[in-house]
Amino acid sequence: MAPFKPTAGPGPGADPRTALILVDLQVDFLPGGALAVPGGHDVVPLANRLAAGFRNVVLTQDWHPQGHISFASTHPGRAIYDMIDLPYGSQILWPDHCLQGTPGAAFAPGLDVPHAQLVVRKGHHKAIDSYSTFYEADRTTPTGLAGYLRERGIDTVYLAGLALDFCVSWSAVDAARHGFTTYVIEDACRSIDVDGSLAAALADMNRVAVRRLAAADLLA
Ligand code: VGL
Ligand code: ZN
Repeated sequence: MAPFKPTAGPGPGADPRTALILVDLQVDFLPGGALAVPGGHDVVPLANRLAAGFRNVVLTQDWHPQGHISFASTHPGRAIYDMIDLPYGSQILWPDHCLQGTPGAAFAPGLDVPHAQLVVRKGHHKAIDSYSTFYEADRTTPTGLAGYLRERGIDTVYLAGLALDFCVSWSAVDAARHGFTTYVIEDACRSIDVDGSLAAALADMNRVAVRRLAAADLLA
């Protein structure tokens, strides 16, 4: 096997205890997709460049069954972006998106990370949403990612992707809470920003000491 050669020099990604987690870089979150994140396509080339400098890369995929609890279409009389109360707390209602096995759930065209080692699919339980790639929205059902990272001796994670104010920030907060040293690469993310969600996400990440940096800090 060819030796690992980080393209960005011996940066933090070369450390075997570090992983890059690229969140939900999927067709439905790009402009034109079912739940488009403004500018979502801009982060794909940056994600590729960042990933080239990481020995360990994990990809996540939002992966919902039909009739998922987070879809407005599942709740007659409700509209997209309405909030509803569910047994695990309040839930924003979304357009149908990232249906399992559909083109909208596929990875973004141009995403080029052949050395990614794990794909975590989340949101596959019909009655529970899952923004975080560590814990589902009931805050108790694990995805298994924390165990995977620990078993591999990884203690530091860098996150980028879509959307900063939902799946990236919830994942970052859970990673920090679980004792991982956690960085969010801010300019390699884009936000949905509905009802103050971005400000809330930044506050949540600050509270648990998620560190924020720019892609240039890693690519320089
Ligand atoms: C996401 C809303 C619903 C995300 C996923 O990837 O941020 N947002 N499902
Ligand atoms: Zn979703």
